Amino acid sequence: MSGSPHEGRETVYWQQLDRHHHWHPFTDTAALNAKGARVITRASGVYLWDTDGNRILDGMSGLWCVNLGYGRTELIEAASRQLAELPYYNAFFQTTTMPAASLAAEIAKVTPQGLDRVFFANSGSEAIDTAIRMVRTFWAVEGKPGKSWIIARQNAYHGSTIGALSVGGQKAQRQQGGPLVGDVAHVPQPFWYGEAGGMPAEDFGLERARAIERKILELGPDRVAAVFGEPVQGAGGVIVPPDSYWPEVVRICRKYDVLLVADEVICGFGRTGAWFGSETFGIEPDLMTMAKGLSSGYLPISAVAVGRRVADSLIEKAGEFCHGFTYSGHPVAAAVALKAISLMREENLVERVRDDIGPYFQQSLATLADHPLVGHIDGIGMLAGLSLVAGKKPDRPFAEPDRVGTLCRDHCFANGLVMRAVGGRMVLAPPLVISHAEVDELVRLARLSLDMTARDVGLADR
Ligand code: PXG
Repeated sequence: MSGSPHEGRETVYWQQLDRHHHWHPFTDTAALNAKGARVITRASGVYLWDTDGNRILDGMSGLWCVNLGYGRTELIEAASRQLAELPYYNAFFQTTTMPAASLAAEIAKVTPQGLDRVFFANSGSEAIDTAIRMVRTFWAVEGKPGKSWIIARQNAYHGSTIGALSVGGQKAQRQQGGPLVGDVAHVPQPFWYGEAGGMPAEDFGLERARAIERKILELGPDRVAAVFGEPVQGAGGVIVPPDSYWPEVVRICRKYDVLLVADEVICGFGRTGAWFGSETFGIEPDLMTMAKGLSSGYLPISAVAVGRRVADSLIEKAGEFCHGFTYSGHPVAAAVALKAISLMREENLVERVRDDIGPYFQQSLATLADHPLVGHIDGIGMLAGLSLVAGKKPDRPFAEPDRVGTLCRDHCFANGLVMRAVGGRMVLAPPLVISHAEVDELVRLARLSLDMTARDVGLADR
């Protein structure tokens, strides 16, 4: 960019600044500093560029969020108009703003029937913390303060604030910075390929749903506030549950009068081929958390959509709900989110994922199933996870899945593709606007990187 203070600086300059001062999230900083971070400078459509001029196909939509792709002038203009008009005002002082009120109404329209009260926050983690406080406060005002336990799944990722971390079920994270929030229990996830041991998928789905029922009975239904779960566990490795799972979880929650919170941070806004993953999987949530795709990642904003039972009770009986954030309903973020939703409508993106690019993406990825490293591919809409295996028929996992996943991820990056590794699973979540030709390129680069990984681990000739 001409006249920019960045002009003429070499990659190493930025890496040096970063190394000395920038502490990266979810990163082994010592290891990163030893090699230096890749410096991303600009992006357009589904592509990123770095300071060395490399073009990279973003198979992860940033971090599962840039659903509309990069460089959307409509979003940029919505932000800039709102910045000029009213860059900030809060919703605490008996005041509101037009973007916040409009966005709340718009979210009420696109979410399933009944979820028509919307509380704003800035990140998925804050939305989860908000939902924790809401469900526990709901039971307290209903005269059942003992209903405080939350049940979630092992390997679930719900965020990094202490509340969200406590509901999450990933071991390595839970080991840092405790003690965690109490009264949270975890049950096994519905990961058919990895954990069913040959049980048919439908039976396994029911069995894993009934693990929730067993936990409710063990704790006592009068002590359980809510079940929290993502329709498809994203950061856990794209764990697509069998069709039988969620309807059975819904039945169980209703039977024992336990609230159901759908964490739609990744699955929301078209990712699974419906506005929300809850619709794809037959979930009838009492509350829904959302973030990421809400603003297509252009600005930080999240929300909790709350159904009538919980909202009416809290609003009518709890008095002041002592919770909120300086930037709850930030007008600029809300203006961008409003525009993102209207673009999704204008471009029929939900239908596109359901009927066109989603099936094309899944069929194209399925061509990788013959690769010696690829065990099983799970996917729905624009979400996919593939397991890397050391041998096939029967499939054998690697003894060091993380090492092989990292090798594959690094080959992808070097070849111009962002494909993430979650242990021994490779995950993809490209922008919903990706073209057929770009999907072809993604699959070609993935195969090339898998071939290089296979060579590294001595599987090339199989
Ligand atoms: N719920 C879900 C389902 C998420 O995926 C959060 C909550 C928390 O959102 P915030 O905005 O607080 O980050 C998330 C976030 C990864 C990765 O490595 C995934 C997330 C965040 C960071 C890394 O896949 N998801």
